[in-house]
Amino acid sequence: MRGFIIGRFQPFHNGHLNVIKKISKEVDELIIGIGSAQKSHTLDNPFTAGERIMMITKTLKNFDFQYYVIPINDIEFNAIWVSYVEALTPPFDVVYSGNSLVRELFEERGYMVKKPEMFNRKEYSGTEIRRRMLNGEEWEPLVPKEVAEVIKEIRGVERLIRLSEKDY
Ligand code: NMN
Repeated sequence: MRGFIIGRFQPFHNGHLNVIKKISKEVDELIIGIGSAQKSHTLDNPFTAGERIMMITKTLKNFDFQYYVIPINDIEFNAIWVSYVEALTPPFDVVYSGNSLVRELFEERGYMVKKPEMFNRKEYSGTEIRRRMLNGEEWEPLVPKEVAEVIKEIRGVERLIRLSEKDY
Protein backbone atom coordinates (compact mmCIF):
# COMPACT_ATOMS: atom_id res chain seq x y z
CA MET A 1 0.00 0.00 0.00
CA ARG A 2 1.47 3.33 -1.09
CA GLY A 3 0.13 6.70 0.09
CA PHE A 4 0.34 10.21 -1.31
CA ILE A 5 0.35 13.46 0.66
CA ILE A 6 0.79 16.95 -0.75
CA GLY A 7 1.45 20.22 1.01
CA ARG A 8 3.28 23.49 0.44
CA PHE A 9 5.46 22.97 3.51
CA GLN A 10 6.23 26.69 3.88
CA PRO A 11 7.88 25.66 6.18
CA PHE A 12 7.67 21.94 7.15
CA HIS A 13 6.42 22.03 10.78
CA ASN A 14 5.58 19.75 13.71
CA GLY A 15 1.99 19.34 12.50
CA HIS A 16 3.24 17.93 9.18
CA LEU A 17 5.67 15.67 11.04
CA ASN A 18 2.93 14.30 13.33
CA VAL A 19 0.66 13.59 10.38
CA ILE A 20 3.45 11.84 8.43
CA LYS A 21 4.42 9.76 11.48
CA LYS A 22 0.83 8.58 11.81
CA ILE A 23 0.41 7.84 8.10
CA SER A 24 3.68 5.89 8.10
CA LYS A 25 1.96 3.30 10.33
CA GLU A 26 -0.89 2.89 7.82
CA VAL A 27 1.07 2.56 4.56
CA ASP A 28 4.18 0.73 3.38
CA GLU A 29 5.51 3.70 1.44
CA LEU A 30 4.63 7.39 1.27
CA ILE A 31 5.00 9.89 -1.55
CA ILE A 32 5.41 13.42 -0.22
CA GLY A 33 4.49 15.97 -2.91
CA ILE A 34 5.96 19.45 -2.53
CA GLY A 35 3.09 21.57 -3.80
CA SER A 36 3.49 24.92 -5.56
CA ALA A 37 7.08 23.83 -6.20
CA GLN A 38 7.72 26.71 -8.59
CA LYS A 39 6.92 29.29 -5.92
CA SER A 40 9.52 30.90 -3.66
CA HIS A 41 10.63 34.32 -2.46
CA THR A 42 7.14 35.57 -1.65
CA LEU A 43 5.63 36.26 1.77
CA ASP A 44 3.32 33.24 1.51
CA ASN A 45 5.89 30.98 -0.17
CA PRO A 46 9.33 32.09 1.00
CA PHE A 47 11.23 28.80 0.53
CA THR A 48 12.29 27.08 -2.69
CA ALA A 49 11.37 23.48 -3.50
CA GLY A 50 15.02 22.50 -2.86
CA GLU A 51 14.99 24.15 0.57
CA ARG A 52 11.72 22.40 1.45
CA ILE A 53 13.22 19.07 0.33
CA MET A 54 16.16 19.69 2.69
CA MET A 55 13.77 20.40 5.57
CA ILE A 56 11.90 17.13 4.99
CA THR A 57 14.82 14.79 4.28
CA LYS A 58 16.89 16.05 7.21
CA THR A 59 13.90 15.73 9.58
CA LEU A 60 13.05 12.21 8.39
CA LYS A 61 16.62 10.93 8.15
CA ASN A 62 16.33 8.57 11.11
CA PHE A 63 12.88 7.34 10.18
CA ASP A 64 12.71 3.73 9.20
CA PHE A 65 10.23 3.87 6.37
CA GLN A 66 10.31 4.35 2.62
CA TYR A 67 9.31 7.71 1.25
CA TYR A 68 9.82 9.77 -1.90
CA VAL A 69 9.82 13.58 -2.05
CA ILE A 70 8.56 14.91 -5.38
CA PRO A 71 8.27 18.60 -6.28
CA ILE A 72 5.00 19.38 -8.06
CA ASN A 73 4.44 22.71 -9.81
CA ASP A 74 0.98 24.24 -9.91
CA ILE A 75 -0.92 24.12 -13.18
CA GLU A 76 -3.82 26.38 -14.07
CA PHE A 77 -6.00 23.41 -14.96
CA ASN A 78 -7.68 21.66 -12.01
CA ALA A 79 -9.56 19.18 -14.22
CA ILE A 80 -6.32 17.48 -15.32
CA TRP A 81 -4.32 18.05 -12.14
CA VAL A 82 -4.70 14.46 -10.87
CA SER A 83 -3.32 13.07 -14.17
CA TYR A 84 -0.46 15.57 -13.92
CA VAL A 85 0.38 14.39 -10.39
CA GLU A 86 0.17 10.74 -11.53
CA ALA A 87 2.61 11.50 -14.35
CA LEU A 88 5.21 12.74 -11.87
CA THR A 89 4.90 10.25 -9.01
CA PRO A 90 5.12 6.52 -8.34
CA PRO A 91 1.65 4.89 -8.36
CA PHE A 92 -0.33 5.23 -5.11
CA ASP A 93 -3.50 3.79 -3.56
CA VAL A 94 -4.57 6.35 -0.97
CA VAL A 95 -4.42 10.14 -0.73
CA TYR A 96 -4.11 12.13 2.49
CA SER A 97 -5.04 15.81 2.45
CA GLY A 98 -6.56 18.47 4.64
CA ASN A 99 -7.19 20.58 1.53
CA SER A 100 -10.78 20.28 0.30
CA LEU A 101 -9.93 20.98 -3.37
CA VAL A 102 -7.24 18.27 -3.35
CA ARG A 103 -9.73 15.84 -1.78
CA GLU A 104 -12.43 16.74 -4.31
CA LEU A 105 -10.14 16.26 -7.33
CA PHE A 106 -8.80 12.87 -6.18
CA GLU A 107 -12.23 11.59 -5.03
CA GLU A 108 -13.69 12.39 -8.45
CA ARG A 109 -10.96 10.20 -9.95
CA GLY A 110 -11.97 7.30 -7.71
CA TYR A 111 -9.12 7.45 -5.20
CA MET A 112 -9.50 6.53 -1.57
CA VAL A 113 -9.02 9.88 0.22
CA LYS A 114 -8.43 10.42 3.91
CA LYS A 115 -8.41 13.63 5.92
CA PRO A 116 -5.55 13.50 8.41
CA GLU A 117 -6.39 14.36 11.98
CA MET A 118 -4.63 17.62 12.84
CA PHE A 119 -3.89 18.84 16.31
CA ASN A 120 -2.83 22.24 17.58
CA ARG A 121 -3.79 23.58 14.14
CA LYS A 122 -3.64 27.18 15.43
CA GLU A 123 0.07 27.04 16.16
CA TYR A 124 1.22 24.26 13.84
CA SER A 125 0.44 26.37 10.81
CA GLY A 126 2.74 27.79 8.14
CA THR A 127 0.85 31.09 8.26
CA GLU A 128 1.37 31.39 12.02
CA ILE A 129 5.06 30.42 11.77
CA ARG A 130 5.73 32.97 9.01
CA ARG A 131 3.86 35.61 11.02
CA ARG A 132 6.02 34.92 14.06
CA MET A 133 9.21 35.06 11.95
CA LEU A 134 8.22 38.49 10.64
CA ASN A 135 7.33 39.80 14.10
CA GLY A 136 10.48 38.59 15.84
CA GLU A 137 8.46 36.10 17.92
CA GLU A 138 9.51 32.59 18.92
CA TRP A 139 8.84 30.15 16.06
CA GLU A 140 11.50 27.46 16.56
CA PRO A 141 9.40 25.29 18.95
CA LEU A 142 6.80 24.86 16.19
CA VAL A 143 9.21 23.15 13.76
CA PRO A 144 11.52 20.12 14.00
CA LYS A 145 15.03 21.15 15.03
CA GLU A 146 16.40 20.12 11.61
CA VAL A 147 14.01 22.60 9.97
CA ALA A 148 15.15 25.40 12.28
CA GLU A 149 18.74 24.57 11.28
CA VAL A 150 17.94 24.68 7.55
CA ILE A 151 16.14 28.02 7.98
CA LYS A 152 19.16 29.40 9.82
CA GLU A 153 21.57 28.05 7.18
CA ILE A 154 19.68 29.74 4.34
CA ARG A 155 18.99 32.89 6.42
CA GLY A 156 15.31 32.34 5.85
CA VAL A 157 13.99 34.76 8.46
CA GLU A 158 16.15 37.55 7.07
CA ARG A 159 14.82 36.74 3.59
CA LEU A 160 11.23 36.93 4.80
CA ILE A 161 11.87 40.27 6.47
CA ARG A 162 13.52 41.65 3.30
CA LEU A 163 10.55 40.43 1.24
CA SER A 164 8.19 42.29 3.57
CA GLU A 165 10.17 45.52 3.30
CA LYS A 166 10.58 45.76 -0.46
CA ASP A 167 7.72 46.50 -2.82
CA TYR A 168 8.48 43.83 -5.42
O1 NMN B 1 -2.78 21.54 1.42
P1 NMN B 1 -1.84 22.60 0.93
O2 NMN B 1 -0.68 22.84 1.87
O3 NMN B 1 -2.54 23.86 0.52
O4 NMN B 1 -1.15 22.01 -0.37
C1 NMN B 1 -1.88 21.66 -1.51
C2 NMN B 1 -0.99 21.90 -2.73
O5 NMN B 1 -1.59 21.34 -3.89
C3 NMN B 1 -0.76 23.40 -3.02
O6 NMN B 1 0.58 23.59 -3.40
C4 NMN B 1 -1.68 23.64 -4.20
O7 NMN B 1 -1.24 24.68 -5.05
C5 NMN B 1 -1.60 22.29 -4.91
N1 NMN B 1 -2.72 22.10 -5.85
C6 NMN B 1 -2.54 22.47 -7.13
C7 NMN B 1 -3.57 22.35 -8.06
C8 NMN B 1 -3.29 22.78 -9.47
O8 NMN B 1 -2.12 23.03 -9.77
N2 NMN B 1 -4.28 22.91 -10.32
C9 NMN B 1 -4.81 21.86 -7.66
C10 NMN B 1 -4.98 21.48 -6.32
C11 NMN B 1 -3.92 21.62 -5.40
